[in-house]
Formats: sequence, structure tokens, C-alpha cells
Amino acid sequence: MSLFDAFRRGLQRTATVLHRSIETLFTSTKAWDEDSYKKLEGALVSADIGFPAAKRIAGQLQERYNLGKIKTGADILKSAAAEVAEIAARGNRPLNTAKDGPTVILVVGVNGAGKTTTIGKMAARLKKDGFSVMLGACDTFRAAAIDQLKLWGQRVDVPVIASTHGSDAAATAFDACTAAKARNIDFLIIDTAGRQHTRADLMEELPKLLRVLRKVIPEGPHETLLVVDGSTGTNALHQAREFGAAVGVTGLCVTKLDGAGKGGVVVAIKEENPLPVFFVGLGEQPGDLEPFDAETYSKALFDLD
Ligand SMILES: Nc1nc2c(ncn2[C@@H]2O[C@H](COP(=O)(O)OP(=O)(O)OP(=O)(O)O)[C@@H](O)[C@H]2O)c(=O)[nH]1
Ligand SMILES: [Mg+2]
Repeated sequence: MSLFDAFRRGLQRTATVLHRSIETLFTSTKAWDEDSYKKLEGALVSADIGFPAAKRIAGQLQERYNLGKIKTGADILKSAAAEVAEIAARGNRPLNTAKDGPTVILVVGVNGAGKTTTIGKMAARLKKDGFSVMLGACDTFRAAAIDQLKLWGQRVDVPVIASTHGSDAAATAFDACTAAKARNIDFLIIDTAGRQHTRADLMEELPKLLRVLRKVIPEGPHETLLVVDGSTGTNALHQAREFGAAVGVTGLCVTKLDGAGKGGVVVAIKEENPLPVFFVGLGEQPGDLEPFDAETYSKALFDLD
């Protein structure tokens, strides 16, 4: 299955609704009025792209319509998709890597966003590309977390540095960095406990983890990835803000775009903050992680070919 097909399947329900509502909105011969504007804006909001982006896009399309540059429902769909692709492309870039020594990727996010699974899938991907990978089990908070990461390590055949449940996450990060350096590993990916920003104790753990990590690898982490659940809508926007403030998020991975989610959240986040999206999760298997492509994403979201 191609990336486009996978996206398309995941976003199908939203895409069909969005496509139909925009198309039917403009099949009638009546001129664009305030009602059409509101309906267009509403259709975009319902896809989770967020109110500011929906408002801006609807406004731009209205302007173009009034200038006679777009006329039919098909024109409007294409124009809206082009706007969404432009927003989704903002800030995208390849992963930062270390000039020398291990590239450290720190992975953060709220509970159940898909961090550990994404790490397993990233490890599989990097390994397939010929890199050596090591995982650091710094979720010492949740009881089963270490075993879950170890299982991924076995599954994709990469070493996991772990301590015991309840031990200090920063100390494990120190051990993992030391081991990755000593073994000349290309990528060290560090798992962390899921946390809500309201948990001050857990939020404070992150800056400490950074300080300790930098004692071993001063220029690390080379990326701090926020994993967001693509099916949870605009909550992801708050998460990007909160984790950005606590640890300086440098990029995103959006998971569960294969599910029943609306998927527009990528646009909502990027309208506010043009963070690169590196990967999207399209399932629970090692191969279900794909690099993000703005054009493909936008076409799938609007159900266009
Ligand atoms: N369908 C689907 N399920 C996913 C995807 N990514 C993760 N999951 C599932 O989501 C659930 C939570 O995933 P985890 O990787 O454990 O999430 P986490 O962020 O590490 O969770 P905590 O460590 O508890 O905070 C699991 O059942 C995963 O299999 C995805 O891209 N698609
Ligand atoms: Mg986890």
C-alpha cells in the first residue's frame, strides 16, 4: 500500500465529508454569501484544522471567488487543498543529526499518544536504512513501560538501556548516552513517561533529564520530538505549547492517522507554530511509520486525486 493510500484510508471519513460539503456548497448557482462563508469555515473546522486556519482559508477563498478566480466547487476544493498543503509544509526539514558521535532523539508527549510505539517503528526504519540504533528506557514511571520498550527492542533487534521501575529517569538517560557513545551508536532514541502539563513533578523531570543528558553529549538532544495523537483533535495544540515551554520541542510525530481521527490537527498546530512534522504513524506494526509529506496529506484530507 502506498503512503497516499494509507493516509487516504485513515482520513477517509473526514475527507468524504469535507469533499462533499464543500462541493455541494458551491454547486448551486447562487452567489457566495455570508452563509456560504460560514458553511465553508464550519466544514474546515470540523476537520480539526483549527479555527484560525479555517477562518483564514475561508476568507482567502471568498476573496478569490469574488475576484472571479475560482468558480466551481472543484475549484474551491483545489484551492483549499493548496492552502492546507502550504501550511502543512511549513518548517518541514530533515532530522538534525550529530556531526560526530550518537544522534540523540528525545521523545515526549502526553499519556498514550504513541511515544513508545513510534520509537519502536523509528528504530525499525533507521535500522533498515543501515544505521545502528539504541533505545533508552527513561519512562521509569509507568510500571509496564520498561518491558514494553524492551519488547520493541527485541522485535526490531536493537539494544535497550534500562533501569528499574521507579528509578531516576535522568540517571537512565545518563547511562544510555554513555553506552551509546561507548558503542559508537548512530541513533539513541530516548523514551519518556507520558505526562500531562498539570503534573508539575513530571514536567520538572524533563529539564533535569536534559541537564544530565548534556553532561555526556553536550550538543544533545539533536531533536526533541513531541508525539501527538492525530485522532484527539486540537488538544494537540495545547500539548505543543506546554511541552514546547518545558523542553523546547523541535519537531512532531503525528500518530494514529490510520484510525478514526480527523487528521486536520497538523494544520492547526502549524498555523500557530511551524514545527517540522517528521513522521506519521499509520498503524501498530514496525513498518507503519512514514515520512510526512504535505502534498500527499492535503490531497488525502480533501479526497482529491
Ligand atoms: N492505530 C494506531 N495505533 C497506534 C499508533 N501508535 C500507537 N498506537 C497505539 O496506541 C496505544 C498507545 O501507544 P504507546 O506507544 O504505548 O503510547 P505512549 O505514548 O508510549 O503511552 P504512555 O507511555 O503510557 O504515555 C497502543 O495501543 C499503541 O499500539 C498508530 O499510529 N496507529
Ligand atoms: Mg510509552
